[in-house]
Amino acid sequence: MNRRMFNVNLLSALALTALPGAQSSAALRVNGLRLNTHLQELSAFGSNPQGGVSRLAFSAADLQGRQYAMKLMREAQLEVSIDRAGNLIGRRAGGDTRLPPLALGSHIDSVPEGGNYDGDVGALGAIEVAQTLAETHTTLRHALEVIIFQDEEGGTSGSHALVAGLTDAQLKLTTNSGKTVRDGIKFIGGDPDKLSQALRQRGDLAAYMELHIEQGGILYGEKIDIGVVEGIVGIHQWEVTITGFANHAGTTPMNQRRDAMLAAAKFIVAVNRIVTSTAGRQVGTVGKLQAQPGAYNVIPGKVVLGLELRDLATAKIQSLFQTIQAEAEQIAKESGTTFSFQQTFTNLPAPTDLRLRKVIDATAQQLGFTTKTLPSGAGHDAQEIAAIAPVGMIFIPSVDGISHSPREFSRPEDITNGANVLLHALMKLDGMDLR
Ligand code: HGY
Ligand code: MN
Ligand code: MN
Repeated sequence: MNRRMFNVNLLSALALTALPGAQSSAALRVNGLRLNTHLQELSAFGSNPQGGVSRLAFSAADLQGRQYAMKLMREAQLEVSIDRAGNLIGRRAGGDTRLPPLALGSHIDSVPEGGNYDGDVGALGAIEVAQTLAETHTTLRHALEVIIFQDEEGGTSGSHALVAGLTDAQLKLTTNSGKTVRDGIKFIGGDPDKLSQALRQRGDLAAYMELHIEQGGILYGEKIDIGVVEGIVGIHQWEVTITGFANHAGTTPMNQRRDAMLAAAKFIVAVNRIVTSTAGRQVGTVGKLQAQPGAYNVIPGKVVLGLELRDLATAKIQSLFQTIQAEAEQIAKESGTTFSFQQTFTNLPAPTDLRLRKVIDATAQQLGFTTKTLPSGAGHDAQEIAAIAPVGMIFIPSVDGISHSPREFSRPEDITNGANVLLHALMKLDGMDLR
C-alpha cells in the first residue's frame, strides 16, 4: 500500500478519535490517528520495495523496530524492560498491588516478505491503550503489562519461553534471520543462559488479551467489525527428507530412476488429498522444498520438504499425520526412495476463556460494532500464554483475507475500532475477580 493511501486513510481514523482530557471511562477512546501513524512509522523498519516488510526475528530491522516500540512505550509512560528471553515489557502500575497484572500484547517480527499489520496492530494497539490511560490519568486496579513477544513467526519462542522455557534443541534452531534462537536472544538483549528468570507461573498474570488481524477473509467477507476468537489452532511442523539416487538425467532410463523429486511431487498431492478428503476445518501445507543437487541434468537424489498441519484438536492432527506417513511408505516403495520425518515444531491448540469472550463480545456491541465468534487458523502468542492465564483475542478484518503478504491490509478505522474494544474490555476485566 503506498504512502498516499496510508495518509488518506489516516484522516478517516481521525474521525474516530476523541481528544484526551478528563472524561468518564465510558467516553474514553484511543487516538486512532496516532495509532495508525505509529503503524506507518513502524513499517519503515525492514520495508520491502514491493511493499510490506521483512522484519525477521533477530534481524537488524527487528532490533530497529523494537527500539522504536520501546520509544513508544516510554511516551506512553510505561516502565520499559527486556526480560531474559528478549521479550519487551512495558509496565503501568495499578492501584491494588495485591493483584497480578493484566497483560496485553502481540509481536512485531514478521515472516519474510510479510505485511505491516500481522502482530503490529496488537502490539502498537496495546501501547496506544496504555497511552490513553496515561493521558486521561486513568489508573486501573490491576497493574498493566504490555508485552511484545520476540520471534512469534519462528514458533512463538518468546511467549513459549515465558511460560515453559526453551530446551537446548529449541535454542539451537536456526531462525529465518540466520541466527540460532540462542544467538538471537542475545542479539536483542536477552540472556539465553538465564531463561528461568523470565518464567511466569499460573497466577502471575490475571489475564491476557491480544488484538490481531484475522488473517483470513471471514470478517471482511461478511462485513463484520469485530471477531471474538473461540480458540487458536494447534500447529505441527515436520521436516520431511526424501532420499533417492542422484544420476545422469540423460543416460538413466525412465524405468531405472530413484527420483526423489517425483516422490516429493506425489507426496505433496497426497497431503492435499488426505487433508481435504477428511471432514473438518483442518489445513495442511507443504510450504518449503529443497532439491539436491538442484541441476537440470541431474536426477534429484534428495529432497527436503516442510510439512505443516493445523487444527483445533491435536488428535485430528495426529490421525492425519499417521495417514500421511502410511501413504509416504507406499510412495517410497513405488519409487525406490525412502522418507524420514523429523518433527520441528508443535504447539497446543488453545481455547480462549469464556469470561473474556463474553466481555469482548459485550464490549464490542456496546461500542456499536457487529461481532462474530470464530476460530483462529493462525497461531498466536495467546495460545502459549493460555498455559498460565485466561486469554482472549480480538480480531479485526483483513481486507480480502490476505496475510503473510505485502498485500496484507487492514483499514485504519477497523484498527481504531479494535483498539477501542481492547481498551474497554481491559477496563471491564479490571473490575472482575478473574481468579
Ligand atoms: O503462522 C502463523 O499462524 C502465525 O502467523 N505465526
Ligand atoms: Mn501474528
Ligand atoms: Mn504471522
